[in-house]
Amino acid sequence: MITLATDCLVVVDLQNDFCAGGSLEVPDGDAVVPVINGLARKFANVVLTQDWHPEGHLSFASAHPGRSPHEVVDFPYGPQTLWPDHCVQGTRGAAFHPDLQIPQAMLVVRKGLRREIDSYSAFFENDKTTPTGLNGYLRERGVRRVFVAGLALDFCVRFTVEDAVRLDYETVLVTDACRAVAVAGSDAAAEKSFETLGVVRSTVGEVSAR
Ligand code: VGL
Ligand code: ZN
Repeated sequence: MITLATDCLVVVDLQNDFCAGGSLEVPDGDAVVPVINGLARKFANVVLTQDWHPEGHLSFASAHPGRSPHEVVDFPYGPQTLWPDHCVQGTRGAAFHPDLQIPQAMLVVRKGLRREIDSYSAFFENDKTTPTGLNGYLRERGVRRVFVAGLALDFCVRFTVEDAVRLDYETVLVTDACRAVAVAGSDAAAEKSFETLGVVRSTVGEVSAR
């Protein structure tokens, strides 16, 4: 059973650039939009994340002469995958998918705003120490369990789930409301991490029964 006061749905990065025709297209990404619209109706607490980079963000391969998307480079905080330019602040690609309909969403967490640090997780930037503020927000609102859905399963959804577990939220991954981008075995790595952490998985259909 969903407990309206203490459960929260976190919808990760349902933005045009991650959907069909976008610059960082996640295969079949659009398919989760109607699924998540329906899922969100079951919740009183819904938070959206929005990848929101300045032009020339250092996660863009274009900011590194001679480098290509999907190459991994060393950043001060560790290995960082490079991406095509995507979700540039204020562009159409950064906007939410036009069919996403969650008018009751109470908070939009924007991430990846600092040029030199990428941010996959809804909770922390990729340096693992700079908080987005979401943890404080959820704690103050009395949320104890988070359901995570969206794009991409093997990057922003994965890191959000890992941090939620680490921060001691009961964490449920809504499997059929996610899609993976799958670069260099990232989907298998994500699965392994979910296994290791013992992440609870659920389908959308099963959610109201929990
Ligand atoms: C994402 C790569 C770069 C994601 C965001 O939403 O999973 N992936 N920026
Ligand atoms: Zn990004």
